[in-house]
Amino acid sequence: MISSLETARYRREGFIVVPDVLSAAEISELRRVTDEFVEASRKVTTHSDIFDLEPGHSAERPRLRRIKTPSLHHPVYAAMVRHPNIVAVLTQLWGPDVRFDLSKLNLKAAGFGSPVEWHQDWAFYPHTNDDLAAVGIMIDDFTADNGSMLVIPGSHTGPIHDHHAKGHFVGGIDPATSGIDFSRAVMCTGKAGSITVHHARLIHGSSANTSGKPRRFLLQQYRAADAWPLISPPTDWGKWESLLVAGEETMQPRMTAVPVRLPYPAAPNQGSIYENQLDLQTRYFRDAEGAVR
Ligand SMILES: O=C(O)CCC(=O)C(=O)O
Repeated sequence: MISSLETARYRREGFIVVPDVLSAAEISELRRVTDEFVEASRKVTTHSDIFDLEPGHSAERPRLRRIKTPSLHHPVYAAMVRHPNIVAVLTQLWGPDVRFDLSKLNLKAAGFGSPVEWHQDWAFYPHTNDDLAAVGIMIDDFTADNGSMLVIPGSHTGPIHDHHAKGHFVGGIDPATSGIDFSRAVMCTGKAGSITVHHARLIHGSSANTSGKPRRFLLQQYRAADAWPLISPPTDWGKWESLLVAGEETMQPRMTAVPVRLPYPAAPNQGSIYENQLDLQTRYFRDAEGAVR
């Protein structure tokens, strides 16, 4: 599915964008089902186990920010977890044994859509080795103005930055004090049906959607089967094994010299990264009205 050049690029830069991974029919199904969830969100007024809502959400103007763990809520999303093209990319990067973690669908409605402040996924879930990545399925075309994901190339080999403020985890990096050169950021654009693959240690974030078109991003987290979670290890062995999407189970986690910071004390605002980041002291991205809140 990807060339050895792409594999080398992933290792060097910590991310790749792969075009034409999903067919037009699959994208159309994902859009249809996602529209159904947006419709269903009209009935809720607060965040739930499934819906994370934008500020200003209402029955008349539903503003859904995230569908939580979509693979547990609809077979069309569940099928994406084991999509053969996606699994092929991951086995090319890591070898035969790959385990799914969880998925989330971030929606940025036209002219709206909350930014996601800079962070490293690894700060949320360190493991014994860092063969971990998120695959992002572009359900819409990702363009320069609709809040496409920004990444700092090569940052997956650097330090794990502080994701704390006010004495607790906030799931975001303070742009004022981090020393990161954000002018190096690269935007992951592409046609619907493309995927991004970004390393769990890669610094990334995204701005609001200021365009007239939606941006819907189905993110699926994976890890090499021998990466053992340092946070929330499995309590149900059968469930753990059922997350394998390729290869064999192992009783021997692979330990490597990875930098770790623990996400404790836990963020007081739970439920999603948007909620966690509410306590971030300084923000980098402007919202759709142009304000840095
Ligand atoms: O939706 C995006 O642009 C990025 C989201 C992200 O990094 C996350 O949800 O962890």
